Amino acid sequence: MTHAADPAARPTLSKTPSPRPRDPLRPDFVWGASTSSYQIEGAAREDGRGESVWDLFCRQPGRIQNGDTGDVACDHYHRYREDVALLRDLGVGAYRFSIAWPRVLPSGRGSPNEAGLAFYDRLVDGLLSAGIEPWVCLYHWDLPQALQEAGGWANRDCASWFADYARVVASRLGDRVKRFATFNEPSVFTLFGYAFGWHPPAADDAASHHAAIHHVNLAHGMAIDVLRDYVIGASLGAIHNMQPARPVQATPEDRAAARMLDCYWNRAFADPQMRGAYPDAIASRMAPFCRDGDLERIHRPADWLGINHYSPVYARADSASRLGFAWSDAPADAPRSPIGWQIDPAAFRDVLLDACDRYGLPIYVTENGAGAVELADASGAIDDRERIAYLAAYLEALEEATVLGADVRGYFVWSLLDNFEWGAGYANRFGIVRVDLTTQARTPKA
Ligand code: GCO
Repeated sequence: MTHAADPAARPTLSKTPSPRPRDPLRPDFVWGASTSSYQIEGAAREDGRGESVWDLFCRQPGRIQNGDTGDVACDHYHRYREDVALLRDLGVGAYRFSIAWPRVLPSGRGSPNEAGLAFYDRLVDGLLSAGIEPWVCLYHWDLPQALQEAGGWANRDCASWFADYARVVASRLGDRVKRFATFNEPSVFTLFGYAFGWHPPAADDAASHHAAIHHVNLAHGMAIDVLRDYVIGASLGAIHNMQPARPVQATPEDRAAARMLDCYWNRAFADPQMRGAYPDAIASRMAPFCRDGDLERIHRPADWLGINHYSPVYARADSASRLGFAWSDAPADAPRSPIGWQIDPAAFRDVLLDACDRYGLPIYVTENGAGAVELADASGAIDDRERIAYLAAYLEALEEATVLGADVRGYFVWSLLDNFEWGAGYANRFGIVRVDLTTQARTPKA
């Protein structure tokens, strides 16, 4: 994030490193791996699962590379025992996954689907018996299509539908699951879905976009209250993509564009959720959707902040853009991962320090990893040295942030398995375990 920490907010952390402790990470540091429902489960029409917006989006020609879909994905719905064993062999203490709303409530509301809930029961029980703590994210983009047809996030009622869904999940799993996140990366699915057309519903209008931002924030606050009510000992957070928003050129116009990207990418959700106010630069755009008391309903006490981070994001000026910026690639000379994402561990360190300063909550890195276009050799083995180098560099940056005072308490690698990488389909592989999509064989990578 490029904003200056609000001086009144928190004592700025000292930037001079204290003497390096033997191991800067806390003894109770949480090591984990992450996945999400639509990206790994498959079984898209099995046991009563309803359609999600992504099932429909994947069927629209040209939306997904190679015409890939999540119909089968990693077949995790049937192979979850094998995947829990992979986590156990990996030696992690935690596993972050998401619940598919349309598997639990096929039409998004109304009576729960027992078979859907029973799957998550089995998964949670399997994790617990393997000594792995389940971390549940309620929403990783797979909105029930029936709710999209009722207006989706542009409809204020969607916040209540989400709170009801949270109640169904909390009632069923809350005796065994204590760690809950409400949303994964709300800035990504609202910006890509309501401005850039890269995600469903592929809209491009200001009213729906800003309404969706506000209603997702409302849904977050309402779900926090539900989870507090239904889960004894709940430890609650939200998962945000936080990445420095940089000007692609050092011009006043591009700097202004970067500040607007920073608002929409890093702060449109984290600020109201954890500081009780929208960023000034977009407050007037949000005002038409805010009702009295809304910000208090959004700003509910959380226990931790989940940060997903990969690389900086870039903006350039674009007078035709209603947002005040255009999305841009990193400068050509920036070091890149195999799929072209910039590698900049120092940016990760600074994001952790800034977020700690600005929001003052314990941080868990809930996603970090490297994508690659990987072809296995005859044995299925993958010697993913570039990913190893990326993870080592980013973990070193995490340690440096910790030494400088950032309260980072865990790290979840993205991802346990090669999986459906949204618009890129299965072309980009993020797994530390290879999945052969023909045989569904799992092969741990180097
Ligand atoms: C995200 C999502 C993941 C992606 C991963 C790689 O951060 O975009 O949470 O679903 O697969 O980040 O792009």
